[in-house]
Amino acid sequence: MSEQKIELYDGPAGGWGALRSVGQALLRQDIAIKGAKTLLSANQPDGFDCPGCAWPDRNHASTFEFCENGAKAVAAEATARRVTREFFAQHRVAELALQSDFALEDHGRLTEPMVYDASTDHYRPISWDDAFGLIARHLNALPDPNQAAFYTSGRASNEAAFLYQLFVRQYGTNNFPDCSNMCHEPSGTGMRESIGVGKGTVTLDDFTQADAIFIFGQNPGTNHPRMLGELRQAAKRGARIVSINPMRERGLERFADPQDKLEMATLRDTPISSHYFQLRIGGDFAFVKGMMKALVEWDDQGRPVLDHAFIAEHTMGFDALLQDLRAESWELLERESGLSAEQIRSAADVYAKAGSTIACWGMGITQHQNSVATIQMIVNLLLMRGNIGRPGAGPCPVRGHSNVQGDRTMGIWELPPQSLLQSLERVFGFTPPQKPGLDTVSTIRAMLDGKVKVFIALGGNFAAATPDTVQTWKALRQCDLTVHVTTKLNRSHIVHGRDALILPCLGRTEMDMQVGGLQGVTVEDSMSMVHISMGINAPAAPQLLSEPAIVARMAAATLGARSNTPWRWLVEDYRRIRDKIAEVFVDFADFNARVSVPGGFRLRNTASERVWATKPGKAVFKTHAVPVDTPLHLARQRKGDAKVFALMTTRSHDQYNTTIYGNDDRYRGVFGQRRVVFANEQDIRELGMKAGDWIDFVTVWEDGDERRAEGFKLVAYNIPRGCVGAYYPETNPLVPLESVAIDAGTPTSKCIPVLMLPHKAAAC
Ligand SMILES: Nc1nc2c(c(=O)[nH]1)N[C@H]1C(S)=C(S)[C@@H](COP(=O)(O)OP(=O)(O)OC[C@H]3O[C@@H](n4cnc5c(=O)[nH]c(N)nc54)[C@H](O)[C@@H]3O)O[C@H]1N2
Ligand SMILES: Nc1nc2c(c(=O)[nH]1)N[C@H]1C(S)=C(S)[C@@H](COP(=O)(O)OP(=O)(O)OC[C@H]3O[C@@H](n4cnc5c(=O)[nH]c(N)nc54)[C@H](O)[C@@H]3O)O[C@H]1N2
Ligand SMILES: [Mo]
Repeated sequence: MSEQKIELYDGPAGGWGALRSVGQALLRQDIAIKGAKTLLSANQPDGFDCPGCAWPDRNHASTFEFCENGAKAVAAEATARRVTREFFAQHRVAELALQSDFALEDHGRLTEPMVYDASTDHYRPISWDDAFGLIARHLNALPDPNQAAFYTSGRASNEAAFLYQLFVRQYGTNNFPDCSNMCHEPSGTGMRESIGVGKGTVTLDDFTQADAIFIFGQNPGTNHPRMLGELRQAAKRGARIVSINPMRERGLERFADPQDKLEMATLRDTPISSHYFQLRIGGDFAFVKGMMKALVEWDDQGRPVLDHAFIAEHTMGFDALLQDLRAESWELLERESGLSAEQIRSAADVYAKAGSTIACWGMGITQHQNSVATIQMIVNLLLMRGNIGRPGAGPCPVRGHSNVQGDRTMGIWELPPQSLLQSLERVFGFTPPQKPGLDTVSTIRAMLDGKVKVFIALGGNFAAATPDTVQTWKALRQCDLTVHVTTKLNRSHIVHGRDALILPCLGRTEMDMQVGGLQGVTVEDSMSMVHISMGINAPAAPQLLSEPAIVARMAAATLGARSNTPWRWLVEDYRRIRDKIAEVFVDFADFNARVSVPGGFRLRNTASERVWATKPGKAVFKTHAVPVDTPLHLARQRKGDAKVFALMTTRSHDQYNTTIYGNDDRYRGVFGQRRVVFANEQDIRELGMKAGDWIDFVTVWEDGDERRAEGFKLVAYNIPRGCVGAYYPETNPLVPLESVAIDAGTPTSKCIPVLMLPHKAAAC
């Protein structure tokens, strides 16, 4: 572990620092030569899909694409460390509860199924059959299947996810909370209404043809490092790259490609952003609306910046938007974005001069109360210049988990479309439940109300990833049974129901041997490319089962004679599962043949063909008023502008969501620690404090619950006044359960109204 320090980082993203960091990650996990071989198999046609992010890779073949954080994700899974039955015999759960998230996962890979024993407060071994028997008894004892909820994290393969939703719907519920509910849910909702598909329309090739790339609320240097390769190439050929982000992020500024020998040898790097707009947290709506207003002003003055032919042929709702934009006040847009009309116009000018434009966005856009409306503003902006459905242009929500998009395609959705339910009925001969299911936040509420009693999770770390930690933990502890299909020990195994199971599974990097031979699984990346993933390492332990096998055996045990699906037969050879997927989804016709081609295939995306699958059959311009009544506005009205800060909860460079790899955040200059808060220097002074002082956060929320997170060190940072940033999951106790995105239910983790008070304890 590094020594604690705060030190300005003035190198580029990537470069030698990235290579060094990979070496350290391998060493930390006690991986020697094996790690190197494992790394070289990531994203190869006969290797596994990188379990890191959902950014696509060129042709899923050719050269190994170096990615520091992908390497860390692989190393974390391929670790030589093991959590055995002896480990659990040595540690009571109460004792494990005192360990950090980092320490819990750092114990290594889980090795056999374990069941919680309340009489001793230990987990003890259980056979797979007994584990499935326990699940079946609990599920079958519930008077209503809607009293169970089935979570999915986005690493689950298409095959596992397909079987899981089939099992759960045969069992009788649509309760599918998933990580997407906390992530890109608003992107799906917003784009479906506007352009008829909930996915991005661009491919990697579009990145080679774009004249401008706008990046809203995303930190690719850390979270999608391979995206920097595309941005670097685009920057080199003169494309404009415009970053819109309250924080100065190093990866958006400069990048040295570890794969470029010359850049590495000469310590050179490539500037990434040509423009950087540091707006206020939550200011994107006003910023984009301002850009559109500028375009309309210019068009009215005779500067031809709108694609009138496209608008007339392909869209509706433009007149209403025009009127709204003409009437909009610059003063309001300036105040809410935190930028001047001049700055907003200069962004609009870059856009107006670009032939083809891509708009990317991440969590800085989706985790707000008005994220659906903001996304629709971004889509409006693209539509105004015909920037959807032609080369080098389109919306690009950059997904998180490597198969989160595929899981939704496979039916992990609490609001299933009728077409899916009808197909399931046709292919599997049962009547699926019609009642809409629960998403992540409503599952927590239902647990608190005693309406959900059994919680089963296919991957993820529900206890640490979800908002309002105190409430969520109470909710989980009230459950009759909690089950986690998982690779590593985490908080969700410690914060458990009365009965609890840990079911360890194979990871992506491992060979999956079934009766029918070695199996591959499939995943869909952020650009709708579907390809196969084959593990290459020996399983971490002989007892591990694959995720599809666990789901199938859980289904067979629970449903028994009620189901005529041949569960065991399906998992003998995953091609059988894929044949069923092909029967259910038209877009997967001939699935096995198409996915056997190196690189796989791309799913159809109607909007990218300018076919609009919306209700009116056109792309729809949406009009929304500038939000002025968000929880942040209300809190400031109550407590005064100066006192209330907008807190964004974000990722460090050394974590994968709730999995903490280490305590450094290299590009932001933080070493050996995580309990820091990035704040504007002047704000720190006006609080009567100085950098290095400690504060406590208290959420400004009027429901009687006190939400606190204590002990964060102030770091002076290049961030607008009134805005602060700190890491998740430490800050999740501050996010109120009720604070969610309108029409999407996503916790508003990027905009929490907080007070910063001097830390109570004398010393930290
Ligand atoms: N190494 C690594 N890779 C990952 C992950 C990981 O944890 N580690 N997580 C994966 C997952 S599940 C996801 S969803 C993605 C997440 O990837 P990102 O979408 O990059 O998520 P965050 O790290 O939360 O960073 C959000 C960015 O938004 C900015 N921001 C915050 N508030 C606002 C705002 O109001 N407006 C604007 N314009 N910007 C804002 C922040 O400064 C930050 O740069 O990454 C995936 N990849
Ligand atoms: N405050 C705040 N909260 C947030 C966010 C934020 O920005 N701020 N981001 C949100 C976002 S975008 C997301 S996606 C969620 C993430 O929520 P989750 O997806 O629930 O969380 P992860 O941390 O990705 O899950 C890590 C765990 O997954 C398990 N795991 C890893 N690989 C595998 C595998 O191959 N199979 C199985 N079965 N298990 C595996 C390991 O046990 C590991 O501990 O968090 C959300 N929460
Ligand atoms: Mo995510």
